[in-house]
Amino acid sequence: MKTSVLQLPARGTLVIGTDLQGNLRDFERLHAYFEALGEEAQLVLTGDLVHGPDEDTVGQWPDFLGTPYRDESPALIEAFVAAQEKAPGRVHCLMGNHDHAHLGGPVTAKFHPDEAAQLEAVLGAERTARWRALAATFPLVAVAPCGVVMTHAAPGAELTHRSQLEGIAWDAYRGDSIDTFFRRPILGPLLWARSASDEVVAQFLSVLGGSVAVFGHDVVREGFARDGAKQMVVSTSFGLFDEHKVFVQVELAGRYPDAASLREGVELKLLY
Ligand SMILES: [Mn+2]
Repeated sequence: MKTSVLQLPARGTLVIGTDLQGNLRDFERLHAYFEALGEEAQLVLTGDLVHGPDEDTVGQWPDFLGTPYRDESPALIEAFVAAQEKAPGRVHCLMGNHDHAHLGGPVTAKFHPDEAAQLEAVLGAERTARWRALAATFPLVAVAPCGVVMTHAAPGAELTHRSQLEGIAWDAYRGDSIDTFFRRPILGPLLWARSASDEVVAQFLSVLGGSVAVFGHDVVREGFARDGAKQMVVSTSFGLFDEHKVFVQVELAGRYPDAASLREGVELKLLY
């Protein structure tokens, strides 16, 4: 499978969550908010569904990981599939760098020397094949007509036409170091960039007809941060204490012209 762009409808409510990394409890909480919004709601996770800490790899729980949890990536994959089956066409996950590691992307090594190999050993051959097939369907970017454009990492890709986002193979980079992959056009920055310049983001948004970029990948301990006028970094789960975890809720028929239009307590909501 190759990269694609997800186009969301102009009706209903959109819930956006970032970086769950195997946190089943946070997914269930977010999914409950989504389900309560009715049959036109859409749920977009911005990638990094898998790879969390466990007691063996963490030892004493460090403060920078926030509220303690145990990696439940296998159960979270199943819960995500069940959520998709229950709400066909309304539950989505973008590709994150941790998911991409299962499809030939650079090795991620936060909690294990090779997190994809470790998870696949736990999953076994059959579940690994199903997980890889699912991950290969993850879009690279989601675009909502209300102006919100979602990516995994900061949208630092230099874009001149929408077609540049489509049809890129996931598995052509085996052996790339993270540094090498980061310099790959389009895919490198969209899966790994922690920040992007105002100019590049403005261009990226204009090509897609969007007005504000929402993404995770980096941890913002306070739950969200505006970077310039057009970028909103959100942390829904990974690396945060429960009381700071934030998700985004917007009306798909609405209009969000910039990062300031995503307001604390209105569009930026506490998960707990
Ligand atoms: Mn990431």
